[in-house]
Amino acid sequence: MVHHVTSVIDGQPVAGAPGGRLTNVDPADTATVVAEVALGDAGTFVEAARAARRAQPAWADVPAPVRGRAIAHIGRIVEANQDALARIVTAEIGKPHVEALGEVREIIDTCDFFLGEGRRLYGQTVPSEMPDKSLFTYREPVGVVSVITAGNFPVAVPSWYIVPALLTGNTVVWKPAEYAAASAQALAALFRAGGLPDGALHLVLADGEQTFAGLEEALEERLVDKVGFTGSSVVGALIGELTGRHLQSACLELGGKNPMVVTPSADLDLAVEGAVFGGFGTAGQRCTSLGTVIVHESVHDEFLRRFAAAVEQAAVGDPSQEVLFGPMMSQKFAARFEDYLGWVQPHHRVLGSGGTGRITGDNPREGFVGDPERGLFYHPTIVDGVGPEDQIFMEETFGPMVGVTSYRTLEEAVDLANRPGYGLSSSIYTTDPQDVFRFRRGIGAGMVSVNNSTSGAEAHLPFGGNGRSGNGSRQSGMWVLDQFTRWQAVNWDWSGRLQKAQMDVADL
Ligand code: UN1
Repeated sequence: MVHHVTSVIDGQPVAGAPGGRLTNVDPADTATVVAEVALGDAGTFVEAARAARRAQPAWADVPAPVRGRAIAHIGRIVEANQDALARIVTAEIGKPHVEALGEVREIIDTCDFFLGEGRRLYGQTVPSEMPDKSLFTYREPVGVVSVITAGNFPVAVPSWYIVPALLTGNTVVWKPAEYAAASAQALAALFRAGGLPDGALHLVLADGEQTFAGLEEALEERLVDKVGFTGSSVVGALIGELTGRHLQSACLELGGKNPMVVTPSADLDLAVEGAVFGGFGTAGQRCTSLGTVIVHESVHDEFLRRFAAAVEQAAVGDPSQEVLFGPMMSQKFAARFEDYLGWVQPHHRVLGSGGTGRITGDNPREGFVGDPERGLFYHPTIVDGVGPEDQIFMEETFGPMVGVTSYRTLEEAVDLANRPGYGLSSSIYTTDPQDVFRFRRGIGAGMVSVNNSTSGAEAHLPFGGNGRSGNGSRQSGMWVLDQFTRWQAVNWDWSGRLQKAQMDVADL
């Protein structure tokens, strides 16, 4: 089935394709068309922002517990449609079905968390320095939130922004990745089916250039109050600059070069499992994917032997089957990954029987499921001997490639782990509690896993990074409320006279 995707403003599909047309194919079978996408342009974005601005006051007037009920309803509707939604995700970006179902689960978990927040959204009462005076704080919606998201988690990650933004009384303009447009359209339709008013959520399909132009215009017209962005560090910096120029802020969720430290006391088989899932799950296309394993020199050879053997045995291929990973998401990501493969140096040791690069009939992989010629399938690659002088140690490669290096002291391991300057996720495998605390304190990452993989964060802990991974903002759980609300301070003097702060302070 071919999905016909358009922007949707005020519940109405936008006619025409001012930004051109796009065809999304199944990356596991590039002869199959999944979606025909009509793109909007900068004007479409601005129009959606105007519609969101118009609708916002009425949505904010809906009592928060009632907004919470809408979120509850959305969660149940997504749950009832989880298999269908996961199938669209698998067809459009090649994510294995079980992972796609897991991603849909994250939406349901997010709704479950925030439906209760509708009955909390606590403010505070604060003591005054003066008698007969009461101080309060209220959380106020920021207004219009523009959500701009990547396609590797085409439904879960957008929901991390959209659900709390709506719950707190904002309206949303969502610009998903064009290469995941059908997944986005399906999710937006489920949100609408949950009973949102038409003005609460608008969908804009547009390319990066038109989105930027539209966002700039919308910011100039003061139509956007907050941007939630998940994507590359380079684009994130541009978004941060643009919003900053207009005295608005962005919640930036960017790349990662996520390290995993394996200490001498680690359970090596457990560490190998974590490395296989973290490095090669989702074909390495998570922002939390494992970048480099930093393994103690005393266990380096044994770890590497077991890691290579486990990767060797893993099934790769058709994402509707039980595979470790499927194809790269799109031709663009495949091409970019091939560039990264070009960074492997002659002095590195590359492990893997079929070699590196694209899997084809001439370059087969044992355990491949399906027909390699039909899709964008890549060999899993392990590169041993990487270090800070190598680009593949310093940069996110966003594909099925994991670097390995060794260390002598934990200080050295922490230093290596911090070297790339990202700071999203990290992990340590050890049975020594001292290692855990020393690592946790030294690592610059927003998320630390102990004896678990770098990827796979639960949906109610703060999610986010530091350094090149973001501007320190956090998504998920109650922490995200600070992104989509602003505190209003109220002071109410019921003394019947003018009491001046700092000047009329009561003494004992
Ligand atoms: C991302 O790749 O942008 O922690 C998010 C994880 C997932 C989310 C990844 N729950 O790996």
